[in-house]
Amino acid sequence: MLLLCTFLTLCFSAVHSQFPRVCTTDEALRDKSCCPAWEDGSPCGSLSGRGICRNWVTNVQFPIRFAARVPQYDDDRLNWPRDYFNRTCECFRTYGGFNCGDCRNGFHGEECDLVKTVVRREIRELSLPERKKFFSYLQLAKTTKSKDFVVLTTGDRHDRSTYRFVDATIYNVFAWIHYYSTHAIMTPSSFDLSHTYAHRGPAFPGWHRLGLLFLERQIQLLTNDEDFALPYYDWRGEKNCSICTNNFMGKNDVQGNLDPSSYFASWRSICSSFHFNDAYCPGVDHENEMERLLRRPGTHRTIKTLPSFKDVEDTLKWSVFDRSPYDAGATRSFRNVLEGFMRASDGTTSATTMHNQVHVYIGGTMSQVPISANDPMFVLHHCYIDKIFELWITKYNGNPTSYPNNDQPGQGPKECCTPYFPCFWNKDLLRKSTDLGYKYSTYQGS
Ligand code: KOJ
Ligand code: ZN
Repeated sequence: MLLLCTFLTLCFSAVHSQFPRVCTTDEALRDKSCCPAWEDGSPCGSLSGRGICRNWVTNVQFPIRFAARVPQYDDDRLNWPRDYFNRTCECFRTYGGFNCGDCRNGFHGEECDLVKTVVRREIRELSLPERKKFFSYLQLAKTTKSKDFVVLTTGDRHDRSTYRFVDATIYNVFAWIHYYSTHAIMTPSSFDLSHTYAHRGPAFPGWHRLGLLFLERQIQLLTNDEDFALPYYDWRGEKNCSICTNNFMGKNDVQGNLDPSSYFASWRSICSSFHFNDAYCPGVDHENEMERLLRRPGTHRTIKTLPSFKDVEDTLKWSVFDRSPYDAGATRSFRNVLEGFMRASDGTTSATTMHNQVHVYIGGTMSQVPISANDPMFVLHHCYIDKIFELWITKYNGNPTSYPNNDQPGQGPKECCTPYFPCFWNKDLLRKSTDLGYKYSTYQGS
């Protein structure tokens, strides 16, 4: 019974992400310990029974995978979060967060005893005041420094003395998380661009689910609005991007620049120098010099349409969550069709479909993997991808046991989803969204 409780409390913790500011002091990094004191002064609120400081090294066998198989890998994100911390908080019952000071997803209140389920709606289902509120919340998240989190930037990734933790705004922490998980995997002499921690494998849907939960929770805390839910963009069968207007996400000129009077015209991408494989997010301190968002919907040379109603229906016909080799070449795999590497109708023909098709169709910032999350279109698009994931879970009674063993770095069922904090096992994201405190409206199309 005790074991089961330990397991449940670990896997349902509220999502917080790297790196908790209080865990990036010289002392915390030297001790590899991230067990901050809660209000009662005790680490992880242990005196109040909220959680305990847990020693990963003695309690958990880290999976033997990638780095062990291919010993030349020297990447700080492998075996997450072991390169940084081997002591972290484990929160009991409905408590959550890096210091057990928050509640796990789906609970709120001082004592985390109030249940809640927020409803994510299609952006066109929101009333005008609701939509304006959403845009003002995003603007606030884009401009408010995160008090709880900092992001990692480096000079030379091979030289740990060049690693620095710096301030970022709440939205930029979100964009950084995606950047960090998709950056090339490092060896002492080269970079492996064929693997990422967030894509091309079974972790893809759950990884993005956690990212959205992170942003949603941060906005709830920032605005004191516990009912806030991210909206989605149901793009099925759209002749063009109908929300790419100034009333919604903004229109663009032929160069891809957003219209000056649209909501996100002033936004700049962080980590836009993504092509420097040997550094993390150089220039993060100089956001004012970074490029603005770019969008060119419908102008790609070959991808001229958004996925159809039938594409989504066909995607949901694949009953097996994922299949060997668990990468972009997997056939008859729901995950790989949803991610968009195989045609939905046959599951075996390589093509740019579904999730990938929408990224490429929107173009500009959205079509460049490491920086795509800088465009809030990413949020609306991934919420709809998550809704399709949820429809699959409901249809096939998907649960953590549907998540396969596999060899993709960081994507094993019992590996921590990189770089979230505290640890969420990849397989534990494959469960009903109501277990995580949210659900989707039943929008049938415009
Ligand atoms: C951006 C992404 C992604 C895929 C593409 C296109 O973030 O996952 O662009 O392939
Ligand atoms: Zn992604």
